[in-house]
Amino acid sequence: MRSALLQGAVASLVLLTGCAAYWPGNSVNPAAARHLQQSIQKEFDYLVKKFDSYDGKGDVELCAPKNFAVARFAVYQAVEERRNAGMAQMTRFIGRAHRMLNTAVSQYKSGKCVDRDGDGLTDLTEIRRYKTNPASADTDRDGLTDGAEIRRHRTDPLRRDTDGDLLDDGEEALYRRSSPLHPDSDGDGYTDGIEVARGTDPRNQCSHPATGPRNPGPWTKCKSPAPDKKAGRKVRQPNPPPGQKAM
Ligand SMILES: [Ca+2]
Ligand SMILES: [Ca+2]
Ligand SMILES: [Ca+2]
Ligand SMILES: [Ca+2]
Repeated sequence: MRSALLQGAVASLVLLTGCAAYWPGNSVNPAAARHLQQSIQKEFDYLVKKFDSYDGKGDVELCAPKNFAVARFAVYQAVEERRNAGMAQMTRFIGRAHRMLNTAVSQYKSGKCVDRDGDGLTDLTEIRRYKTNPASADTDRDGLTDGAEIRRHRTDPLRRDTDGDLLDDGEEALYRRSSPLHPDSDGDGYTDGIEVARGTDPRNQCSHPATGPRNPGPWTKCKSPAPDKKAGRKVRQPNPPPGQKAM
């Protein structure tokens, strides 16, 4: 809701358009011109105060950078015209700054903020909440976008290997189909990274290395097929992720 001051100033600005004959320097009505000038000055002060309040927080600018930049430029133009006593131009710039600032604030309040890298998280959310890079869709470069990590996989968008099993989140979620949140997806006591390195299946408790470091039990029992107790059953490996050699 606009203040009475603002409403009065806007009314004065409207008058200004149709009352050019009363402007300072014109002898027709200097008192009316002074009144309009004071109203414009008040409106200018209100605009600067309003702009500074949003500029200091930064959230509106992060949400709607283009509209906020136009508003900022219009404020600068109004400041320049004030210095040059160009009241008519100043009025136009004040109006433009208000419009663009209001548009930016509306975007912010409705949550329709910019998502520069298209990862499903707005720049504002990335910077303020998740500390991810708003200019990079995959901040930790693990093959999963920041948005997919947050909303689908529940993994850490700032860590390539959330569960610490030596397999990146993207390799687990998209390629191995093992859990990027559990270091031992099948519960057989061998971490997913060790199983992949040894050529056994990290999703099958009947397939695991015959030797090597094993996590303390209890382990998930093998049900089917029967485990190969001698050597650890080898499983057919899927095609390797891009950039990796087949084992
Ligand atoms: Ca983003
Ligand atoms: Ca990622
Ligand atoms: Ca992992
Ligand atoms: Ca895992």
